[in-house]
Amino acid sequence: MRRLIPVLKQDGVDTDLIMLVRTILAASKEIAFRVSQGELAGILGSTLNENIQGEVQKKLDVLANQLIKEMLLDDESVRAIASEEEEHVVAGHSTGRYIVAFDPLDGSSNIDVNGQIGTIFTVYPAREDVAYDSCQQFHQPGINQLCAGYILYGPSSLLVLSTGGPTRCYTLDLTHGGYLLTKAQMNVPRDSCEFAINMANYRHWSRVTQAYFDQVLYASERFRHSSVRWNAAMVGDVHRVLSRGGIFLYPEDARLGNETGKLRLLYEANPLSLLIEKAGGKATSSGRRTLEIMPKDLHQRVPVVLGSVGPVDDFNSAVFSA
Ligand code: FBP
Repeated sequence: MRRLIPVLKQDGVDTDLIMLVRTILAASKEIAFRVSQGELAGILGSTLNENIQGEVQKKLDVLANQLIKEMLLDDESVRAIASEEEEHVVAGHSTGRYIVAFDPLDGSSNIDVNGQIGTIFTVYPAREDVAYDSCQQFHQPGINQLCAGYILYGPSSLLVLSTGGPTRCYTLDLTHGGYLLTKAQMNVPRDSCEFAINMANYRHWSRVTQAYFDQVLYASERFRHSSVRWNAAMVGDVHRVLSRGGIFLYPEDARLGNETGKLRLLYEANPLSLLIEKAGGKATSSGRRTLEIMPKDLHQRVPVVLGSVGPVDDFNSAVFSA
């Protein structure tokens, strides 16, 4: 089995970027260990604090954020950091080549029920035309990402990563603590009738989205043999789509705060969209390519529709050309 670093070297990845990925993965191994210890490590349950999203922070949200942030700030190649758990940009090294955005713990509602959770990260080139610690560092479209990945903490801990080339999957080998290549190229099948959406939000959706899912459930031939899967952790749902196809959707809805969607562009939608595209799938937001959206805010929310090209096109043509 091939190790991560020789694969990245063979992919021609810049040495500084390889070192930065190693820094993020060192934190992920510590998180993977704590997650596997669960209550024994005292990491279950909530704190009394709310984050910028208005969500009650879980102990593991705070721990994972602290671990990753501290390790990144020790890395001189990091100019600035953005995190789901940090209201503002965290300044790094003013001459650093990179900026990093991350969701330290995706799927927080799964923590206390031993469900799948993950860490999502993305690296961009630092901008020279704005202050090193300005939030404008992160006002870059997803197509500028140098690398994106997630670590899925599940029955096994998996790293899924693209450095601009194929989306590859690595498994954390607990015998020597390193990530080994277990899938050189992930491919999203063009078609599938498996879909992931929180159907309980139906009443809050636009009339045209409701009409689309009425079709899916009661009339559509494409979805005659469909099945629903909802993991409540985007990393878990997207990993299934990368592994066997399907479509993942989190549309905007009428609930307060969800008018432009629930999921965050910078550290959820963009990195996962890059992985999907590099695996031959499609990733859209309001019918447009997600990776071309110019971010306006660190914690900006967007609607997300991604996965197999067939069902993604089917949804977008039905909803956005209605
Ligand atoms: P966080 O856990 O990082 O806040 O992420 C949001 C998220 O948990 C996604 O991972 C998941 O797809 C979605 O929210 C689940 O939403 P809902 O609770 O509405 O089903």
